[in-house]
Amino acid sequence: MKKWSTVIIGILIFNTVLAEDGYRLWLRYNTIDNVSLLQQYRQQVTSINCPSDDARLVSANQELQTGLSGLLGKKIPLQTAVINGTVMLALPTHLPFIRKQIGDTAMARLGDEGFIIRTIKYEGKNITLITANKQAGLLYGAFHFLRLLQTQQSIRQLSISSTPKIKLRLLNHWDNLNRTVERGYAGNSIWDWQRLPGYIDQRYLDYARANASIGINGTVLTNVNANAVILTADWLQKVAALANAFRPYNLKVYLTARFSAPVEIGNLKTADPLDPAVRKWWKDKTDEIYKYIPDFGGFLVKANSEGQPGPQNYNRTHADGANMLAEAVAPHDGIVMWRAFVYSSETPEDRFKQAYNEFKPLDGQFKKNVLVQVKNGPIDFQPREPFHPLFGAMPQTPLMMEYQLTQEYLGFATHLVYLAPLFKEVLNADTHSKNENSPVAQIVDGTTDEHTLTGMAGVSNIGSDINWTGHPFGQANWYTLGRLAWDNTLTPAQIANEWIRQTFTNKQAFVDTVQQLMLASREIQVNYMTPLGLHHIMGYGHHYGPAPWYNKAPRADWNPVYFHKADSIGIGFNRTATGSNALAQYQPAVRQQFENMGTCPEAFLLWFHHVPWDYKMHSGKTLWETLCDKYYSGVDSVRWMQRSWDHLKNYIDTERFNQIKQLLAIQEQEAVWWRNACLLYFQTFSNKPIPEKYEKPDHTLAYYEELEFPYAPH
Ligand code: BDP
Repeated sequence: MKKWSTVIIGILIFNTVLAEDGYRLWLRYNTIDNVSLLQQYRQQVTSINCPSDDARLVSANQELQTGLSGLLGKKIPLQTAVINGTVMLALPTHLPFIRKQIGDTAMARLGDEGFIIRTIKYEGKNITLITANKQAGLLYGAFHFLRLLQTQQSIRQLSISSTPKIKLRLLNHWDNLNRTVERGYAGNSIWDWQRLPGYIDQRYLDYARANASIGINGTVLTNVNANAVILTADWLQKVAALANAFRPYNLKVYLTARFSAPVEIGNLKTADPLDPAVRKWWKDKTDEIYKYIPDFGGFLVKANSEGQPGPQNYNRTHADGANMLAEAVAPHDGIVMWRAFVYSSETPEDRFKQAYNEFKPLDGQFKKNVLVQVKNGPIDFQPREPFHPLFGAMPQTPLMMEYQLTQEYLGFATHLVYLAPLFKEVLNADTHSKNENSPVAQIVDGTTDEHTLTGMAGVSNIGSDINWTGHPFGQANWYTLGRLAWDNTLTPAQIANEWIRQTFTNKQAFVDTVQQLMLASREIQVNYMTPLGLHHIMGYGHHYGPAPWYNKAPRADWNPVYFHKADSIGIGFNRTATGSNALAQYQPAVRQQFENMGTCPEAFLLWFHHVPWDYKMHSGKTLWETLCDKYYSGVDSVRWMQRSWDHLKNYIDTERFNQIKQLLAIQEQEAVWWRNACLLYFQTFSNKPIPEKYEKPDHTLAYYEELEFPYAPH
């Protein structure tokens, strides 16, 4: 009796002393609050046996000690003796019995980063074996084992084998050297360049831990709108210090390369990629980088896009530029990620089509260590985009997926939007490029065109805010990137479920409600921002709030009116053969579905068609009525999210409960703003009433048009 109360008090104390400020992300390791499960786990997990002949094993071992001791509410020691309940980490090179136990084929399947977790008998003892071919696999296996306990799953008879589907699983930081973050809404850059290389902030280690826990194995430290200074010796020493801090977590660093660096920091007259002096400069620079960082990952390049310099300045192609850098990094096993996000202000062509037009002809011309990095959709990270037509169109080139975690167009760090449904929608889309079933997922993971160099990146939403991502639910999007890049067959529900359990609580009622809310959140946002295929109708420059009327940008394709094309007849961008014919960039099966108004999914209708206001939708209602319904239902659903959240007060800490409650209230106001501003504006073209049953907009269109936000984050 006495013993039990001590345990319970111990648990209470342990759980309450730590402030729930969100800093610990999904690695909280609070003591399991289910008493019978805790008892079981305590029998099944008694000690850790782990070699320490590699930095990654030291990390795995430390994490297991911290994690298991926290979860089990008692110290779980590292010891060499194997007893019942030992969690043993070992490679076949450490313990030859493993290869026999697991079998050659099963081991081969793991590659360099996969792992196996198995309950086995070893020297007559019941143990959990975590094994892999390489140290990285053991590290990932250790985190997976912790996840099983954190999500309160049975660990009685484990037989798990897991291998990443994608090789390069990366964050892209759009962080500037002055610590501002382009499109960052969670504070400053976490890279404290001023105090590097001397000062290693604990944050760097926790950042690396978090990434390792979800399988992220690379990070591009700097903005794609690059600064050449990062490539100078002083700064490379700072980068090396970060690389050293990350290495024990199997996290490689990459940098963005400013194409004009040979001119800016190298005193050359040109950056022409075919000029021998330029090529030599990059080669020498790369060799220098590898002196500081022997396992440097490589370069990410934004060239000839939105004012960035590139090979086209010298009448060379993207392939010429990429291959020059590829040659420089190749001797060091480095790679080049060359972005396909290009569109030119001089080209009158539909912006949708420009990346495809420029890159498709270059298929087959890139060196083996180049990936072309393609945004998920053809325009720019909108709440909903059709899949980018380059997917499936460049079979000879590995195409890397670029998602955006930072919510530039999705309500900044204010709106609760879980992005897994968006990411999966794109992955599941069938490109029809090879046969009936060539979904984007299989283009990106290399299955369709047999590529082994594969990648997936997320533009980071991380900053110096105590909870890393500003919105507590932004963490879920970082989490999703890692989990999906590791295993693109996971569903949004599975990912949400495990994230909620680790981040908040395992209490079923909470998990169920929050999971439902997360899964619905993206469609809700589409409804109150850009329903039925509307896109790019946000405020100019900062991208905050609605501005469908905006028409003063220095270039046409930055104006919302360019994208929605509302007029007295209807609304939407005709991208069929009678319009820009962007649809011709898709395979016939995709094109046919989209080009017919009747078969085009209504969610994409205005992406591809200029649709009359009176057009009858599948429901029998007109387009205008449906547009009104969507905007109103979006707002109603945010109110539903608020009510659902309010019911959860007693399940979690007040800190995060209150934060999210406040953020949802702002989200509701902003949803109303989007709805009213968009409907009032589009109504000037449709000349039709907002149905009587709906609450009336509380401001005039003029009021919304006059709002200005000079200090909104950029
Ligand atoms: C857009 C952003 C801009 C980025 C650009 C890019 O508005 O800040 O530089 O994408 O991806 O979404 O290069």
